[in-house]
Amino acid sequence: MTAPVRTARGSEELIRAEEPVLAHNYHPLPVVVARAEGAWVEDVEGRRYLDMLAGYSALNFGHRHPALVEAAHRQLDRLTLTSRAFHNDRLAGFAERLAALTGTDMVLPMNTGAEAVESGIKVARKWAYDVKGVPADRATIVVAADNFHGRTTTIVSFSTDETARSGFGPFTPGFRIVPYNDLAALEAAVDETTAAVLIEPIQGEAGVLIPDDGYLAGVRELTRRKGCLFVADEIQSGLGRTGHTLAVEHESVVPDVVLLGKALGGGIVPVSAVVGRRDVLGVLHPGEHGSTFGGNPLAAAVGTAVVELLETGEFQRRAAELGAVLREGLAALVGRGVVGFRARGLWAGVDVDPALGSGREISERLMREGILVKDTHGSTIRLAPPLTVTAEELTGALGTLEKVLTS
Ligand code: IF1
Repeated sequence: MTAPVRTARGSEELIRAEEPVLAHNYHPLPVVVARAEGAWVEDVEGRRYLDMLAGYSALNFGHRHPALVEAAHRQLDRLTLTSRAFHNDRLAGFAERLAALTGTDMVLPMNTGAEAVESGIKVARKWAYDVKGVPADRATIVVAADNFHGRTTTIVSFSTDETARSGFGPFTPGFRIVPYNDLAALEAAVDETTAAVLIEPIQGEAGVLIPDDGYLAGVRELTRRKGCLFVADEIQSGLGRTGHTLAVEHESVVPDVVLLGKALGGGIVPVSAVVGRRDVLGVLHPGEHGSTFGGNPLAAAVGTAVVELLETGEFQRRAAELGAVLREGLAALVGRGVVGFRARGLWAGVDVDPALGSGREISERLMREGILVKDTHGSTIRLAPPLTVTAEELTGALGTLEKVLTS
């Protein structure tokens, strides 16, 4: 008896098939993506959508950027993994190019953003004990309320989002939480036990919250004066998103340590890194930290190709120039369904009038019009297209947003 010909399952059938077998830690929009290129994705039935989420800024160079896919293909045919028990011929180049791009001395290659955050926390604590002289196990790290730095138990230990935190205790001690964008509160929280201040230059998940001009410079001055590290989490804000290589450049601020991820892997492989001064990252000695995949040759090859794209300045320029189109388009919608927005580069948090629906409902309406976005909290949606988006595509997306909000 010949096996029944299995017709390819459609979107609805695939969504149904996930339910019994896939953990329910997400509530995705009802769209099943099957292929993508540039700023466009296509679902199983062939419907096309403009991707205005870009993997939460992991797809800054669009889906399957040719130079990145080529680098991955070339490396796949040579070598993909050695572990760090041995050297590989891609890692030195990646570290050199990434350090040069970010103006730092040293690179600690990891894989996911959370691993970069965890590694940054460990390096800051070890620097506090070995260099600053904080008594053993007494180091504190100051973070901002409404932060998002990932999902590990240590990271959710200092989250102020009950949904991210509750049910996962007991929690890691040694963190102090102060309001974001409040230098006085930060001043009061930093003392002789403080290893670092860890903040996002712009708070992404909180709704693209942009601090007052001067806040980042104030954090830099305060941490330098008090002798602790300024650790900037640029995992979402970095690598071109805000019109700069790093978002902190908006205030010409140089942190001691920068955390990178998401777009560093070009939307192809997970690549993250902790980059910073040698006197900070130099506190790590053989055997004290590691990762099976950190710095693997495939990641290093793709990461190097990503750095090469950023060295041209083209994506930073596009984000800055098209950011003006985005901001003007959103400003025109204030009072017409939009009650407020924050935008820098090609990144915006848009507060929709709750009377028009929740962020989720607006996202679903936009999806039916061929635009993919994701809500953050309440009625705020986040816009973060690939930096390869064209002005026409962006203007079209804003027109669709206007249609959804005013119809
Ligand atoms: C998801 C949003 C959430 C991050 C910053 C570290 C990480 C992230 C500033 C951890 C990750 C992702 C996680 C992703 C959705 C997205 C996200 F803020 F971008 F919208 F969740 F809040 N620092 N942010 O934004 O990096 O370990 O995920 O590689 O679905 O959880 P990761």
